[in-house]
Amino acid sequence: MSQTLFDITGKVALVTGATHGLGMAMAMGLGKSGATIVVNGNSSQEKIDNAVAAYQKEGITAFGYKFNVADETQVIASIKKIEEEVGAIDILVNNAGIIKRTPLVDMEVADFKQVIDIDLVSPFIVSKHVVKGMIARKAGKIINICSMMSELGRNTVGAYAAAKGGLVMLTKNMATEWARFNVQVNGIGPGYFATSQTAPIRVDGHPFNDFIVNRTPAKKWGDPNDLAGATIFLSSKASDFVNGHILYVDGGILATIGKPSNE
Ligand code: GCO
Ligand code: CA
Repeated sequence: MSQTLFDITGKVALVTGATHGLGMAMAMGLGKSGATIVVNGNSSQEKIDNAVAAYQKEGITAFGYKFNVADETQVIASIKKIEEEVGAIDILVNNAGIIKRTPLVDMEVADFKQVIDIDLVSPFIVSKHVVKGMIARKAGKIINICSMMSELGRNTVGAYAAAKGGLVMLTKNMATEWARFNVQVNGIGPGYFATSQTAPIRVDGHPFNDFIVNRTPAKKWGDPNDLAGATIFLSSKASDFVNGHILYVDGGILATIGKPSNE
């Protein structure tokens, strides 16, 4: 029973920004469960090739496509290519994102807009063009990668928080419009994970490192592999009546107000 419910064998999953970090961990989880992985990245072809080789080393069928998720023309052309060369996209994980840590009062408008463009507008662009096939086939799964900053503020990450908060409502609206076509749209909200993105604030002795460990009921940074279960659930039949939900995987951060450092 549970094997059929969570089975994603042979499904094609496009994971944006899956060349490293959380995107790679989630795509590895899907791939190890039998999905074919389509890796997107935009920094260099070499980075994509290396990522594809890393998936293949794990016995995963993987393909790589370089395109800018914020550029609609590139997105349209790449999705067409993927559907011709790999197959129909069954699962889309909108993971690609950036962060800029600058106090709002010092932030350039162009930088603010760039964060909104990549973290909020891109999931719209990619979903808009992938969902057309899903609607035609009356089946599909879309997962938008949200954040603790979808719910909470923090000094210096205002643009990112605005984008990730917006992504929650975009997820609910996509679910509203597409659930009738048997396309389930949900989000995953990772807590604080050990990745290259958090490396600058995770160094031992850095006050932020102590703060996160203290603030997280599980008392540690997340291991990216901890996201695989939620990703498989939201990609499989097991979630066929789950729509517009954000599944936070955060070691309990959102469950609590926190505690003084002496407790
Ligand atoms: C930060 C972090 C966060 C995380 C994550 C939290 O500076 O606070 O980089 O934004 O990356 O998104 O859920
Ligand atoms: Ca809320």
